[in-house]
Amino acid sequence: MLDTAKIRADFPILATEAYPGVPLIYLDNAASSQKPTAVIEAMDSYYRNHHANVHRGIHRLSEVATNQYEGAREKVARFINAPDSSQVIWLRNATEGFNLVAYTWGRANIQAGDEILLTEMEHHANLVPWQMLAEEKGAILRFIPFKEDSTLDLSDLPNLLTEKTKLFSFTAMSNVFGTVNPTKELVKAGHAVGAVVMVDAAQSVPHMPVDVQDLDCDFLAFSGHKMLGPTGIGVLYGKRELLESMPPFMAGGDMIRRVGLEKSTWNDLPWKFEAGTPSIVEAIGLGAAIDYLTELGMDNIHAYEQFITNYALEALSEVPGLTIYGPPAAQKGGVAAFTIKGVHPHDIAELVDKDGIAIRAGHHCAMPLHKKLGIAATARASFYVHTTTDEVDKLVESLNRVRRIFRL
Ligand code: 7TS
Repeated sequence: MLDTAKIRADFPILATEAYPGVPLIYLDNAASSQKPTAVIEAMDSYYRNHHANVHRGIHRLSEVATNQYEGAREKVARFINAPDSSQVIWLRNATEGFNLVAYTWGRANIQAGDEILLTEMEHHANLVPWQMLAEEKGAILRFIPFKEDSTLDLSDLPNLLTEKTKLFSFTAMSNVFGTVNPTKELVKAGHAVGAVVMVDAAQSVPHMPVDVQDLDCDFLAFSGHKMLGPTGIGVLYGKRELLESMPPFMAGGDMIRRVGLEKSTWNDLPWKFEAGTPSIVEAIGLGAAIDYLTELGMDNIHAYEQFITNYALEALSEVPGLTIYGPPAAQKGGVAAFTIKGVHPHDIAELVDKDGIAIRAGHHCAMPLHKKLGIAATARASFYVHTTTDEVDKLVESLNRVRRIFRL
């Protein structure tokens, strides 16, 4: 079990108040996580002592900055067990990962009539880039539906995933249901028909051990800000042959080998995909976040989140009129999306906020999922390493207050 009291002391923001006399209870970790002192200090120290542009200068500061920046890439590679750090491409966020693959691999490989397979529970980041690609190329989008229990309906998979499928991209964990999908099996099924398989790991890498070699996925994307790191840094992992075969995404400095007035050649991996001055301090901050998560242990984090999610699902189910969306705790990550009959989710979020509780309300960038459920929005509480049972109890108390206000 994680020592939440000790962990909480590492997060300065958790000691603050949402309103005077009202302590902050932060339950919006799926949208973005808070930052421990170790991350804040790594970034502060870098700016105070070491900043220079990377890969350019031969002066000492530039060398130190480059070592820290590339050292963070090594940490990411070890964290997801990438065969080599040159397969870890720095981007701004997970969203950029899908766009990069859609623009480069997609535009070079997808043709009219080809099929792209997604699921009905995708975040817009893993939907809209493929819609744009399909429209441009005349390709066809297909979707694995989800069942009433919020897990994927794989019964029709042999008809959905065929030789026509050139790309199969799906989330390892739904940001609304919390459903943890059978990623390894799905990658294998994709490869069996010759498809390239991409995994949306925005909600899995922060919360459970992820091993890209074990999964055998072709591409995998995630964001630093959901895993205790800063905003402005994300990662695309890719298999070497694929990354090497792809044209660059953005063009400019750093991504070139030689530039002539008429023509240029490209740098080696990973820099071929990293045009311009990168997010240096953000990469270093993410490296510090990975150190912090590794120290806690990703297995321990996953086990703790299952405990707290199970506790939350039981506690929430006691609130009259409350419906929880998603599978049981054993099949899901630390997310609880819910509605209360007779109260709009935005009203729920606004009222619990007065008790200092930060939750999200809306479609959570998964409009098609909500449309299928026949609702416009849900309220969502999402947990992390510092969430306590006491905080969950306070959420339940606050929701009962909401019911009283609405005279339910
Ligand atoms: N994929 C999933 C599964 C996500 O949950 C998110 C962000 C993204 C991709 C995109 O991440 P970004 O860092 O590039 O924006 N999800 C959420 C959320 O659930 N609430 O706010 C952002």
